[in-house]
Amino acid sequence: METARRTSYASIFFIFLTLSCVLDPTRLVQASGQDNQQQPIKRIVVLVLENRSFDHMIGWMKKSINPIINGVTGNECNPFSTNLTRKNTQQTPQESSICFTDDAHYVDPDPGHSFEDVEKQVFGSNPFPSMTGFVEQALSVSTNLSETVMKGFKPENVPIFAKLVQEFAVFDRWFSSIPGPTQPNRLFVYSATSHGSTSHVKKQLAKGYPQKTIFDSLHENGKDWGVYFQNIPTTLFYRNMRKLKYVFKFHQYSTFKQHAKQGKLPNLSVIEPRYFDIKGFPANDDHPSHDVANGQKLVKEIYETLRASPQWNESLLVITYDEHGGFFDHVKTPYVNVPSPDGNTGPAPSFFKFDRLGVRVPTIMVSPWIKKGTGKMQDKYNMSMNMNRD
Ligand SMILES: *[C@@H]1O[C@H](CO)[C@@H](O)[C@H](O)[C@H]1NC(C)=O
Ligand SMILES: *[C@@H]1O[C@H](CO)[C@@H](O)[C@H](O)[C@H]1NC(C)=O
Ligand SMILES: *[C@@H]1O[C@H](CO)[C@@H](O)[C@H](O)[C@H]1NC(C)=O
Ligand SMILES: *[C@@H]1O[C@H](CO)[C@@H](O)[C@H](O)[C@H]1NC(C)=O
Ligand SMILES: *[C@@H]1O[C@H](CO)[C@@H](O)[C@H](O)[C@H]1NC(C)=O
Ligand SMILES: CC(=O)N[C@H]1CO[C@H](CO)[C@@H](O)[C@@H]1O
Repeated sequence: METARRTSYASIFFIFLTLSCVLDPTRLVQASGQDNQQQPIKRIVVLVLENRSFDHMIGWMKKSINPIINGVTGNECNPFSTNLTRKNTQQTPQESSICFTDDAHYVDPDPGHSFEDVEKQVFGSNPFPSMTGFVEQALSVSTNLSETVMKGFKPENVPIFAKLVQEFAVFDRWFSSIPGPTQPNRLFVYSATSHGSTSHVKKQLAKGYPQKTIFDSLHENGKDWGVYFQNIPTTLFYRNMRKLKYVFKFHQYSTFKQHAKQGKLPNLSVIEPRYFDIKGFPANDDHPSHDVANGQKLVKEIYETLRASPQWNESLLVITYDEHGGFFDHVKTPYVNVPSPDGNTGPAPSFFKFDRLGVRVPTIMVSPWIKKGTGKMQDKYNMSMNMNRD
């Protein structure tokens, strides 16, 4: 955790570059001795969940799991109104604001996270990211929602993350790529750009986005990859992914378990969660109103599958989120020196230049080569499961 501080454009490209900052150097020395300076990780498994902020999922782990984490203390508050000229000086802060609490539960309805919503949440009425407008933006939708967005989970209510944070690496400066909704952020993950989109552009999604992806780069370089999906592979929103030559790279999720067991996982495995309910199989992508318990089950299952695989000792599991889903986060979003990926600009009226990042999202990396989290807590929460490392 102490080494895991990094701004990211949430691109999986980037992971190959950041590996060195979380891997255990003593183990790496052993490995390089054996293996001609090569780093030991030969396959990466990526799971991108939906629509939750860092503070909402992980923020409270600062208190009980690891004080180094840039999480919350409960003193993080947002005013009902960020309009300074309207501020009633008679009111105490408690009467005019909502502070962050640890009683998050099943979330319905879904908080706002369009480009415009996020702009209000991040800026409030300041000319710079102040993270003060979450309550005000939620209030413009409903009274209940303003409380919802200021809540995070107690670690025991997201027990799998609690355990992984304790044992492996959590990244507490990982921001979603653009301050906007799901699809443009998902596009960034495997191609480092949304090709100018800041919203869900149905026509373009149907046609497929034209940019080159990491899958194309891997293919060109003789590296293998696979997409393991539950109901639909959203990676098909890239036009290249529809090419005939890639048709056998798409598998049902159950095949992931087979491949892992047989030691046949490719260099990059992308696991697509279940984005919507089907009879008897609830959605497990963590998007509100979907129950986070289902997301936790999926993460546990992937972890256990990988750990039992003969390829475990060469693997890295990356669990991240596409965007923050409208939930509060206290870390100011970067807006200086953020390079545009390709010079494209967003649509009117903002003509967004892709020069500022979105809100912080949870990212956890898991591998036997990662140093154990520096947490002081000795299994305070009984996970009633065996999640040993090696
Ligand atoms: C992982 O284990 C396999 C089989 O036990 C072995 O051949 C391989 O060298 C190991 N890789 C690393 C990086 O230790
Ligand atoms: C990709 O996977 C192959 C087959 O398992 C392995 O030999 C190779 O080292 C991996 N490539 C990288 C860059 O890790
Ligand atoms: C702030 O409040 C004042 C007084 O009610 C109002 O005139 C003004 O338009 C408000 N400004 C914004 C940005 O909402
Ligand atoms: C808001 O919360 C109250 C009390 O929990 C509930 O009765 C009401 O239906 C909620 N309203 C909306 C719009 O969800
Ligand atoms: C913790 O879980 C184990 C099963 O994994 C159980 O035997 C034990 O009683 C539990 N301890 C507590 C304090 O709940
Ligand atoms: C998979 C899913 O439901 N993702 C949602 C995340 O948030 C956006 C914006 O509300 C929705 O459109 C997506 O459907």
